[in-house]
Amino acid sequence: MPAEMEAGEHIFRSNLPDIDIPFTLNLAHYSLQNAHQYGDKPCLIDGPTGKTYSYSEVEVVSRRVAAGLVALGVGKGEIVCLLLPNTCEFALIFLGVALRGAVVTTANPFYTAGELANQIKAAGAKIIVTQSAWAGKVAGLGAKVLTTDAPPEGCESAGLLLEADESKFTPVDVDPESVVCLPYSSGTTGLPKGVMLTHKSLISSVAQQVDGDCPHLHLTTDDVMLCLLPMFHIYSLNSVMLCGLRAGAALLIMQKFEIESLLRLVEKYKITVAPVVPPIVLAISKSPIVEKYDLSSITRVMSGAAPLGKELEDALRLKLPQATVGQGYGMTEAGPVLAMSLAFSKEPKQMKSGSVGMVMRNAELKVVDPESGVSLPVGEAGEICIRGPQIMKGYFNNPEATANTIDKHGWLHTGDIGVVDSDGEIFIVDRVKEIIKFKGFQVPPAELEALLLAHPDVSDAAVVPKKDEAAGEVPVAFVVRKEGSEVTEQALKEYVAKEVVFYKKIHHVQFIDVVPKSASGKILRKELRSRV
Ligand code: 4UU
Repeated sequence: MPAEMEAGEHIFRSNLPDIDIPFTLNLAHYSLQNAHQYGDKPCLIDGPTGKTYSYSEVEVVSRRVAAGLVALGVGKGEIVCLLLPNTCEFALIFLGVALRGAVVTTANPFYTAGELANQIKAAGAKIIVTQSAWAGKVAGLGAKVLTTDAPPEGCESAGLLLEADESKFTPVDVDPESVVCLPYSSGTTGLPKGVMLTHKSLISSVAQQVDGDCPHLHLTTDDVMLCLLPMFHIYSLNSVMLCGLRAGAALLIMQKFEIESLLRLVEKYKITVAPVVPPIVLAISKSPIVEKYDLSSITRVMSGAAPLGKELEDALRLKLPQATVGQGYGMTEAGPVLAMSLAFSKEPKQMKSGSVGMVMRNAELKVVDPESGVSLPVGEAGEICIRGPQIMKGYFNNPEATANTIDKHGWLHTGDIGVVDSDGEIFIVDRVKEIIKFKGFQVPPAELEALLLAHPDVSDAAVVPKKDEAAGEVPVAFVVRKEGSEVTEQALKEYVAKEVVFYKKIHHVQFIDVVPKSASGKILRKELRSRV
């Protein structure tokens, strides 16, 4: 819908009518509200092993987890860290923690011990649920460590949760404004921060996608959804796991992307919906083995988390002619979904290649001039801002960062530059925030700059993105050496690589005399970006 003028501002809304959102429920109750109807229908299927939990089983086990948390002394509002690859246990424990009225913080199992310590200490996690292979990285942080496989010394079994006595659980009242999920994101600037997503925000976001008579994302109990994107990231956690559960779909869970096993599972389980990121689109488009498999069950492919080029989108359409291809646009802080292709709705509408779709229902979007803050009409590029019940409550223990992201009128500023056309379709054209996206993963420059500055041979450093065909972007560094230092590019790359997860590794170091900065001391990133 073209913008409506309200209080002098151009506000964009969905063409689909607003819906009633059941704000007052617990997120776990909401997600499994219809589970009793789905009964023995498969809910969680572990791709590699075929182990399956039905909807009724998921309901029971999530109550066990909630009872187990009470027995372990985890109170309302206390934090449980899920440090798990994509597994059925991830979903079961997430739901149990929500039922308990406690909070899940999610982290990448590939994080280094240093990265994990930063997040787990900042969040104050009381319990960490992981696999034995990763347990060593989180020892000594003051949290109890449970493993979903045989526990190594010093850890206990996650059976304490998954096999607890569900009859001991008594439902708790939760305030809709209380936090249920605390993913970490660096947002528009700085280091990763805890993003406070409440029961109300996640229920709203899921409802905006799949609820009502004409859902924006039309999922049914006949759907088999690919759950390959990491569940610790908000895209998969919300738009795959929670939306799939709410709609009664089956979630086909895969831990890692390997093209042949993906194609085999699509054929075997007749996957219907495939939420992906651009590098997966690239792999499918380029792979010569795609033709060997029957992929005719796939009716929808959604790409998000990073820009999908028009050519790539069109190439995928050629490979999967029967499927609807489109994008979703999300940001952790936005709950996360801002917009999605209406080609996925119940009354599908073809969207243009390159468009990230239309703003969700029950939300308002505007495009503002980044300098003046003035809202812009159809066709003019500016910073995308979003407002609605789905956005985060704020950053955990960081009111200053919150105030820099959500303004006093409730608008969340994304740091993305976009345009809305006369059909209400949104196009993202640039990013003004620091964040680098490697295959959709966040790489916060501030984290790498802090590491480089801690090196004895470095006097100043700045990290910016460099375009890359396979990853979208990779981080590259500009470094000012200390006087007399002859530290090499290789030495600095190795030094950083030891401290960070694989996708934050620095790909190239360029030595310079001075890091260009504004009068207020801010790194002039645009200038550096133009030099790479
Ligand atoms: C160009 O990436 C995400 C969430 C993505 C998501 C979630 C639910 C996509 C579809 C969905 O259904 O979150 P973050 O916090 O890791 O990164 C947010 C940033 C955005 O601000 C934007 O810069 O990632 C970029 N981004 C995109 N860029 C996200 N989606 C897109 C997109 N095109 N489609």
